[in-house]
Amino acid sequence: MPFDASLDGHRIDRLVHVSLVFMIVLLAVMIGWMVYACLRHGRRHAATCDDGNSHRAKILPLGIAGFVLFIVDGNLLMNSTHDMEQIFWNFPRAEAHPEAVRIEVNAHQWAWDARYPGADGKFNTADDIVVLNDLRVPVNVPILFELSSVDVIHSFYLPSFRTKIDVVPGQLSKLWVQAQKTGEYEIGCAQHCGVNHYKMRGLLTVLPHEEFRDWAQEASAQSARAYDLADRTAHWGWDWK
Ligand SMILES: [Cu+2]
Repeated sequence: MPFDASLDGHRIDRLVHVSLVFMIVLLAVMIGWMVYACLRHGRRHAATCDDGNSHRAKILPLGIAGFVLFIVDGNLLMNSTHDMEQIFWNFPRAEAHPEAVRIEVNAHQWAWDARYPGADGKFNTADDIVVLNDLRVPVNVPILFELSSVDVIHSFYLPSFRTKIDVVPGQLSKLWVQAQKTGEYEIGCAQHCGVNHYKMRGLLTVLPHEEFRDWAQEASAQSARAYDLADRTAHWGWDWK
């Protein structure tokens, strides 16, 4: 898997790794069982016929399957439910951070438009930072996304943050992440969204705080210079929900 730059991506990796260990154990048990059967049932061992209708022939496989389901899938269910409730869908905790960064993303065939509120903290004003496929965020603070689409279903995918969310026309999707390593990380689209789907790539650059602040000031000033109140297509943002 790609490098994990996020605070909570290790939770996903842990579940993948634990499931992998379970699968290796199950594979070893099954191979051992087959080897045992091959060695035990030779010429000197008389074969017996079992039509599979006995009580034991039903209870044993059901019991084993139930046990495997309970341990392997139960572990996934318990841990993923906990992680979602406490971390990945815990938006109030992310929003409570005083420096949390809010970004609106508008997906379209085949690019990501993104809008930051600028210094006034309000969307759809002249100081908004508006970028295309080139998002920058500060390290070690929560980054909150609200996402929508103008045409088809896309999926905002951050492999180095172990997260993705479908972006659906006519509705808002929410996502939050926190980077703990600076660097450049890929944004992908994880829903096949048309002939140029493969080109729908963006870059999420995680910067130290001062660098992000300088970039935001410069980008906001540039956006303000290009701001045109009469250009309705440029004002695609919405009030933060
Ligand atoms: Cu797409």
